[in-house]
Amino acid sequence: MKEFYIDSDGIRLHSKLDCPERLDKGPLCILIHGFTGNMEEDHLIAVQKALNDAGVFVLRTEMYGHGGSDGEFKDHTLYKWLTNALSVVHYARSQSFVTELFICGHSQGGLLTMMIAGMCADYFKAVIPLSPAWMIPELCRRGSMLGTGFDAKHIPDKIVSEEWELSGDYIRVAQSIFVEAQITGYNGPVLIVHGDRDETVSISYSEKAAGLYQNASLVTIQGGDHCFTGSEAELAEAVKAFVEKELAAKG
Ligand code: FER
Repeated sequence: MKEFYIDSDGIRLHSKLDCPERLDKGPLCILIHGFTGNMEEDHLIAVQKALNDAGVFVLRTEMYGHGGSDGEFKDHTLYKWLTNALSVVHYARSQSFVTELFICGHSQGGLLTMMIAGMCADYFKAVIPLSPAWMIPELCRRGSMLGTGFDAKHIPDKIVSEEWELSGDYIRVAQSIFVEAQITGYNGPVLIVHGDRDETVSISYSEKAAGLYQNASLVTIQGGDHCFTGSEAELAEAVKAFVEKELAAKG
C-alpha cells in the first residue's frame, strides 16, 4: 500500500493505492466514500480487497472535508467533490502502470461516480455506483436532506443536524445539479449495487437509474442496508465478478 496526497487545485486529497500481487501494470479502480464517510469503511475495504484479488489496482481518495483530506466538512459541496474527482481521474490517467480505468463510489460518492462517468465518458472501461444517492439534488430542490427540512427558496446560512453542520452553499450547489443529463451521457457498462433494506437511499432510485442507462445492471443485495453491514462479502463479490467480466470482454 502506498499512502500519499493528490493535489486538487491546492487542496490535498488523502489517498491510498493498494496493488495486486505480482503485477507492475494493470487496470485501476478509483474508489470513493460517501457523505460523512472515509476510505477505511468496511464495505470499501471489502471492495478494495476483492478488486486487488482480481488483479486490479485500487486508488482510494478522500474528498474535500472528509477523512485525512484538506477542507472542513461544513464547507464541502458537490462542485468541490467534482473538482476533486476530476483531479483524481487525471492523476490516475497520468500513471504509466494503468491500463484501464474504472470508478466506483458509495452513496454521495455514487452520485459523484454517475456524474464523472457522464463528464468523462471516454475514460472509463466501466463505472460502479454503490447505493448511489443521486436523488440528493432533487431533494435539495424540495427542501429536504437526510430527514432535515429547510426552505428551498430561501436557503439558510447553515443546516444543522444532530450529527453534522453544513453551509447553505451545499444546498445552493446541489440544487443546480441535474443528474439525468450525466446518466444519459454515459453509454458504457454500469453496475449498480444496492441493498433492499437501505433506509437512507431507497433501492427504487437505483431501479430508476438502471432503466435510464443504456447498459446498466442492478445487483440487489437481499437484506443489505445503506453500508452493506454484514453483506460486505456479497457486495465485494458482485463488484469483482462485474469487473472480471468487463476486463474479459473485447473492446
Ligand atoms: C440525503 C440522502 C443521502 C443526503 C445525503 C445522502 C445530503 C448521502 C448519504 C451518503 O453519502 O451516505 O438527503 O443529503
